[in-house]
Amino acid sequence: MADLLRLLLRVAEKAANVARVCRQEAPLFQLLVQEKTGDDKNKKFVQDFKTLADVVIQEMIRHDFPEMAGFIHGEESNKFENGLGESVTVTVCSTEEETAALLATVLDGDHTAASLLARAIHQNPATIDASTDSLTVPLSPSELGIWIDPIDATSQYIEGREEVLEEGHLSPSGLHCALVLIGVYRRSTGEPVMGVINQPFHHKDPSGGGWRGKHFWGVSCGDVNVCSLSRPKGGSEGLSAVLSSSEKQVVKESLASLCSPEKLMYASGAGYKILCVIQGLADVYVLSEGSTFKWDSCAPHALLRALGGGVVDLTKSLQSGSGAQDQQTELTYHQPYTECKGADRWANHGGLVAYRDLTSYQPAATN
Ligand code: 2IP
Ligand code: CA
Ligand code: CA
Repeated sequence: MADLLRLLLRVAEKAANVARVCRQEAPLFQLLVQEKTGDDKNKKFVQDFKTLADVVIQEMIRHDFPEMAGFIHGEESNKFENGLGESVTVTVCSTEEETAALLATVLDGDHTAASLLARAIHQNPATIDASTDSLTVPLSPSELGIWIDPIDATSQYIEGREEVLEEGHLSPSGLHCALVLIGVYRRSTGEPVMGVINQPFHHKDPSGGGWRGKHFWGVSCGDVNVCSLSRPKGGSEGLSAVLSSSEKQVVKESLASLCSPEKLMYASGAGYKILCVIQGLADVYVLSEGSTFKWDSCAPHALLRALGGGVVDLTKSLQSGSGAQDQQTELTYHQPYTECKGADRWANHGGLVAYRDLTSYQPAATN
């Protein structure tokens, strides 16, 4: 299982490289930002780029862990169609040149773009986290499934505003909100057991070498609860919450009555908001609508569990009203809503509350 974690850290770093290369290399950047103009060709490039990052991750996991084939799900559908309406199945080939040739057919013969992407895919990533070496987890790949969001907060990724992050401070929007999310769940119960989050645009290299990323991971399985981040120290008075700026007015108002004004914050990206809770920048993330999906929450949920927190279904927990930690309301990842179609089968329909600590999720329980 430590092998699986190391692989996930590596493939997340590859996806992050693909994300960075699309912004750093002029021929790709042109294709990416022109998306804003609504040009169909460029809209298609953004779709292709996301699909590609997803395919790369899926393929590499499948290659190393064949027992997981059939249980590796991504946000994107793996079907590419090029400008001529031809359907192309993209695989990661054994050489960079072959991959480039295949990608060129997807990218309507744009060899420059294809070569740049192929290089990012075949380059060996830097991330090897030595702290995972001694980890043993009593799970085998045949018991597990995977959810991938190759890039969360796409709108922030495309807009590309650069922010200088301040330690211990929540920055509401910008490139740093874009995250690669890979979560692992147990097939039998749907509980999240492992998660990797890669933040491709964490800071700029001071010597001008471009963007540098940061990664986070967590494992939560039985007695094993390990996270690359330590449990943030509590201590600050009063509840703090992070919401989507598009949250319903009535929810904003009811939280405003629980949090002092400076502790009610807004941020982009479902993954980034849960990461804020993981990092202790907010106590809770509340979302009243079913606008997130299994691939958004699985990875960060595993990290929260490793720290003693969790993510519950908001509607269910309001219905149950139970004071104690109730496993029935925690989000699970193995069962689709069969009455829905397409992506909606995997939506977190009841909304959610991500919390690090039960006392903040249920302030009443502290009395
Ligand atoms: C989106 C993205 C959005 C988020 C939405 C996710 O994923 O994280 O930012 O909305 O819920 O599904 P908000 O920022 O209002 O929380 P993607 O970018 O992968 O489509
Ligand atoms: Ca996405
Ligand atoms: Ca997403």
